[in-house]
Amino acid sequence: MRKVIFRTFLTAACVAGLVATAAADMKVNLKDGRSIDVPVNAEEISSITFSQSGPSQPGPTSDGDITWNFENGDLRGWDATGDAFSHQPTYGDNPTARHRGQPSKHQGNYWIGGFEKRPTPDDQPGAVQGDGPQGTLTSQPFSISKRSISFLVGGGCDINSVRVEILVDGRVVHKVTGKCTETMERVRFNVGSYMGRLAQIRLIDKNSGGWGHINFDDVRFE
Ligand SMILES: [Ca+2]
Ligand SMILES: [Ca+2]
Repeated sequence: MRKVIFRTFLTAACVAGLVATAAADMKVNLKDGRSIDVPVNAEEISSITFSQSGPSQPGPTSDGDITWNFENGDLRGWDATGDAFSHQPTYGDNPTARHRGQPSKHQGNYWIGGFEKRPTPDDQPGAVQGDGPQGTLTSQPFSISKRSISFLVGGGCDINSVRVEILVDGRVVHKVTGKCTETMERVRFNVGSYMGRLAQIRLIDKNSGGWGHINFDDVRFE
């Protein structure tokens, strides 16, 4: 089984808290209900390293380093180039707010709406940035630990200029575009043959013409 090592350095505040409670052994509580007492001398600790067997768990929520559903209203864990994603994520069903007749069908409150420009609930409902801006939005690398990756995609339908890509070790292994409707649909890709490899998801917008944008939300690992 692949072994994932990650290291957490204690902040000064955490060290202070540990010192204050380290009169007895440190107790580690396991999911199966067992507890393990670990003898420690708090005064000798400079950092604590966790070693965890098994796959990492990049989840469908925004609890980790990368937001997969944008529900914090920001792009944490994603790197943007250009200006196509400068006002993202967008809030609410903005296409319906502008009477587009194509509901976004996003998850939660926030999503990537390449045509939209309503980054917060306080911004004008229905405001748009249009198709002009171009750019990319690329997730930080994550380890593939599930057999499939799925997400919502919508927007333009020219895969040569607007699309979502799954990269493994920097190489595109899957790509998909929308259907020239703002309404998103879930698409699913089998990545079972890449278990343990480093992946990224990348949104591409290199189109300033009609339907020159991509919609995206709610990445799930199953
Ligand atoms: Ca969302
Ligand atoms: Ca564009």
